[in-house]
Amino acid sequence: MGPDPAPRVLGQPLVELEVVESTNLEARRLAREGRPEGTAVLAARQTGGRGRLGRAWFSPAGNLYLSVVLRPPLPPAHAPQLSLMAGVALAEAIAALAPGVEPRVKWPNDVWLGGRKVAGVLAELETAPGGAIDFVIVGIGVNLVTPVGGFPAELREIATSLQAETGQAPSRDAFARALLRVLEHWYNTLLRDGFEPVRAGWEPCSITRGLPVAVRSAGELLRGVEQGIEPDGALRLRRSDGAVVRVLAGDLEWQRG
Ligand code: BT5
Repeated sequence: MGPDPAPRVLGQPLVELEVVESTNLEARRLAREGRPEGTAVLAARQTGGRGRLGRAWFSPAGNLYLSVVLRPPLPPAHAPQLSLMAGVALAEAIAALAPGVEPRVKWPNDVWLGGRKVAGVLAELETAPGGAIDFVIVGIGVNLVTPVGGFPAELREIATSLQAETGQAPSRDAFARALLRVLEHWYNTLLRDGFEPVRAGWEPCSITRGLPVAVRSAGELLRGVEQGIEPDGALRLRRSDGAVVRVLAGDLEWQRG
């Protein structure tokens, strides 16, 4: 990341809480009150951490739970680009703070380390009465310190933390500060230059690049070889019959290792 002359906006103000149901819900509450872009909520733990589609996010003390209010001047159809942008920023922040690791992004919103999920992004959009974006809450969870044995049984095979991968983890505050900086850089890049630089940053980091994958999307199972992302953020799959299909949302699975 090069020097960024823009004034710092993300994390101004930063609301720090000991415990909260979900930083995304708290940030949404603040956004609905009219708080400005950049308002962020950082919690030490969550009692009802959320993933996509009503799933839960395991949120014990010691890890990072951060949500940022964005008010992007973008059409609502571009909202998926924000969660891909956050994934690129997250991978970059992890690489900067945990030297030696090679973070990978997994479409649409995960970051993986050493074959396991270390972080996730939950972007939630709210539109104004005319249909334009009112705000987007970008929520980020990063496992900093949880040992593999500290995850619930159903996550033990699939989750990891920076501490488990590298033997050490940055403090929550240091990670949050660095992440907000990198996130702001990528957000400004997206607004100024469009999605192309984000796409170019995302594709080489993709854990499934060139691999056969299956995507569950709106009740359908789509199979194909991952061929990167489209200019609008849709995942590009080449089916065995040669046809190229686009997927805008869904859950991606692939044969690991
Ligand atoms: C996500 O959902 O990966 C988005 C997670 C976003 C969490 C942040 S924390 C701050 C903010 N406030 C919130 O309430 N949420 C955001 P999804 O792709 O649906 O993945 C959820 C799945 O990941 C679960 O069903 C589990 O299989 C797995 N999982 C749950 N907790 C995990 C953890 N701590 N580490 C790794 N995997 C986890």
